[in-house]
Amino acid sequence: MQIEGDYARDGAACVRSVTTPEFVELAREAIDANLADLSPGAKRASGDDDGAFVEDFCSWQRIPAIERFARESGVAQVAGELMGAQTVRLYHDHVLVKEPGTRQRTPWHQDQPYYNVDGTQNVSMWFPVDPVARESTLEFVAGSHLGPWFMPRTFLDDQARWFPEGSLAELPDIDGRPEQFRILGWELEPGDAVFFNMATLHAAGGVSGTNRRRVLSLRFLGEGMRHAPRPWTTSPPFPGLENELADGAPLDHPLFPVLWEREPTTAR
Ligand SMILES: O=C(O)CCC(=O)C(=O)O
Repeated sequence: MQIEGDYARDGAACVRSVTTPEFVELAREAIDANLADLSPGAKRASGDDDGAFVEDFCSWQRIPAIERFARESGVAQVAGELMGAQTVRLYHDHVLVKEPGTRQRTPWHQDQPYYNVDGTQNVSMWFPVDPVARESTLEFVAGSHLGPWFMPRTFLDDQARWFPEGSLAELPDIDGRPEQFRILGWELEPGDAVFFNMATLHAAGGVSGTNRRRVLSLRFLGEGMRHAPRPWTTSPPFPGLENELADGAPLDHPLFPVLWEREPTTAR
């Protein structure tokens, strides 16, 4: 395993060979099982491309390969080290597949404004099971995890369904003025992953030719994160959670299982 980049400074880093080939195969099985059995929350996030950008979330309780990957592949420990956490919980899984011919770019956004969690001790892992070229990979604006939060919008038609219009800053024109931003991105092989903070601005290109881009993403929470119920439906939604977990409470709930805990150090 080898880390490229400075996670604390930039809010994103690449981890080469984060797990073994057996777990890459398990992740492929997990993605294929999820595609064959999409949840009611699954979305097609592409327009009228030849391909399709298919997303699904929160499937670990019904797709055993996702749960096994989360618990046994070793990636939760890497997440814990990157965020400096004592305890790592699974927030949710997210499968993101761009089928061959999908020209649709994933627009620049931060994830946390769509979510129901507050705090900075978090990390998302984006783990492709197909080789990903530099032009198709996930890109990050270095340092954007330090804020501010920008207005979350729907990917296809730019609607404000979460924070009300005017309540957060609008995204800067990153593609129009790339020289003003430090953009990070890594070509990836199966077994490599990128890890990024939930407030880091990120985007991805389409896929070319016959390339398929299947990704299993896991979202992790450190013990410093807190429940932040919203008056709107978050993405992903956690219906009814506001009745079980108080506003500001730690995410100590069976929906967010503990995946890794730091060994206590014994005092001499
Ligand atoms: O896979 C993509 O194209 C986008 C990924 C993304 O936005 C995410 O993992 O939060």
